[in-house]
Amino acid sequence: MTSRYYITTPIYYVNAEPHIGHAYTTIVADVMNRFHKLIGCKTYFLTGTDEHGDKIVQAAQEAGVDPKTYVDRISGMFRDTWPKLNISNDYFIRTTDPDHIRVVQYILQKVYDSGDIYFSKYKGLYCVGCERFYTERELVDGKCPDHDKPLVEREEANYFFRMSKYQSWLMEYIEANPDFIRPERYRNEVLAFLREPLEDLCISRPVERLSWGIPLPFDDRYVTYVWFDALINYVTALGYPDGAKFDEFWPVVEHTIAKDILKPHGIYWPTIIKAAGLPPYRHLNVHGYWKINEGKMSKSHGTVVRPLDLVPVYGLDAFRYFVLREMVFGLDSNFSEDALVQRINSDLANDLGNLFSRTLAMTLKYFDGKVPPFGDPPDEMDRELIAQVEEAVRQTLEELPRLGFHKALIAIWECVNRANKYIDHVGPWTLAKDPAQLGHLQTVIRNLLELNRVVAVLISPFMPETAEKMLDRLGVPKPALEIRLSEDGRWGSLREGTPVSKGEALFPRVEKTDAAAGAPQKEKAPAKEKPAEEAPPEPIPFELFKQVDLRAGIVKHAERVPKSKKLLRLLVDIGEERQVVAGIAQTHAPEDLVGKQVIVVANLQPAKLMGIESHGMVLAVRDGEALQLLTTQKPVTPGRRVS
Ligand code: ME8
Repeated sequence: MTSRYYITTPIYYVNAEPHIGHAYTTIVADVMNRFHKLIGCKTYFLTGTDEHGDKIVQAAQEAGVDPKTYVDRISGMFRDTWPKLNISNDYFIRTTDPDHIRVVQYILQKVYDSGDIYFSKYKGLYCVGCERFYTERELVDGKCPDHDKPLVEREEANYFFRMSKYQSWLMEYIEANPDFIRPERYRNEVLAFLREPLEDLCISRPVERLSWGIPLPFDDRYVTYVWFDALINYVTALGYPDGAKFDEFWPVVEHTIAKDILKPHGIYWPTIIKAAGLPPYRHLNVHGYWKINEGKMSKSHGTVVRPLDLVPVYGLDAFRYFVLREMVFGLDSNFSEDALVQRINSDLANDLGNLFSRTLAMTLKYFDGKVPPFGDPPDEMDRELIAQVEEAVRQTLEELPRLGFHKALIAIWECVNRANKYIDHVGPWTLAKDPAQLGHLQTVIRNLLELNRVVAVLISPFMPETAEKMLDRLGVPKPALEIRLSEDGRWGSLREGTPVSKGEALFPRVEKTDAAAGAPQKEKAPAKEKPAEEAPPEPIPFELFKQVDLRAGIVKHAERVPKSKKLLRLLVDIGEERQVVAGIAQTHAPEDLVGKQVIVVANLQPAKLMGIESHGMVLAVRDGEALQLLTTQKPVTPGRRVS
């Protein structure tokens, strides 16, 4: 029987635009969904928006529109964001959907009929400004945190859910199922809550205080408390109470949330499900918080990081890779654009991008761009390389089901790094000079191609676009991603003679652009002049120098890069037209450059500066403040090589 897998994200409040926190949880769920598909599970992936309650009414009032117009607008922003982050959700639920309203009322009635909902008076501290009750713990200096005013004691009649009745059942269940709530620190937190007496949960609000909610089916003077309404989305989306989908996926449901909503998911929800006569969920996966410059993300401090500001500049897969590699699931993590740039340039451009482009370039050069057969039998170094790949497959299969994203990525990158070292050690360019070494060269290149293929499959849940690009260029037919990971991890399944293609760099190098609008920017230290006594670089062989392709060019077009003080975008004729981004705007006006003869490094790996690709570098000499462009004594034909 095919295994099943059902993953959910929280349904986000529509009182704020999607930010990096929402994006992280949703990307995590996406990786889990894609991974389970890859290993052959039938999956279902749910996300959506939470649209009732006083927070939403307040946000709508601030925006000057009625709640319905407001929720439609913000919910639409979430819905439109997810395809841009390549999120593979099957369904997008809204708590204002009529079928959700029906299911909430059905469950309320069921629990009411079984005697677990009762009517009672509630006495508490009420803020007139907020129109709501506060608990002692929420107060700041005994006052309302928003209005800075003392609260009044007020009595209100409401409906209550007998949560306390399920306290000992829940404790025992968590004790007996150690990974019900994971990682362990959050399980311990919930157990600590449960060691204190658990109060019943107030699940209604009088209509005169809040009308934007789902009416109680047994008393229309009240609407449903927003958490009781919201949590039920997880069953509505499966067509509860009828339907095959519910029977199929409910037993394997996994919720993914951050630590802020641990209590509703770790305590309210399991007890509500139990009272409704449903089995508990399988896992509650809880992650930490993204902080910005070690502080809380905050709208008023302008530190909200929005994924859609970063993705166009740095690339989608780079962003996905960064958040999954950087955060240890369960712990807090700090976001900084410097760290993002650093990871892109080292892990993606230098390690993976470089390995892939070297492998394909050598296949083109030595085997006419076709997958060679395995030649000589594997030697020790080959066997070590293969063992490393097997280890990466093993660790990915072991770590992903328990949300060890960073560990799986470390294992995959160990493989990438070993392959880069393998190339440096073996030196295929030397083997290529000796016809007697053809068998060895075939094995080396074939190993490298196979390794790149397995790496592409392993990274596919994390970076689906990159994986697809890699597999396309390796000539692997399309359905490859649907092959089970365990089978596809097999060595040697590329087909001999298949043409490969090189394509553009997977990850051009990037520079920091301060695209995370919210992130406070650090003062940049002034560029240091190199101390005069600094040792000159080591001598290099002439062969190495010859690898630098220097060409004479003529600037055809020059313009400032918007929002940059330093950069100009140039179009340079070097026998062909090249776009080059040069850091010369402070010393050269664009209009003075057109028609100038320059020298260009033509075979640099492409880089992205302020989101613009640069395919080369214009040479210049700095002398104090002045920057002189290198040129020729007399005009020469564009494209002539400098030697
Ligand atoms: O709580 N770091 O919605 P919400 C990491 N509607 N993740 C973060 C984050 C951060 N700094 N900030 C937010 C609600 N998140 C309810 C949920 S579910 C039945 C109802 C993510 O819009 C994280 O997933 O406040 C967190 O749990 C969620 O957004 C809270 O979203």
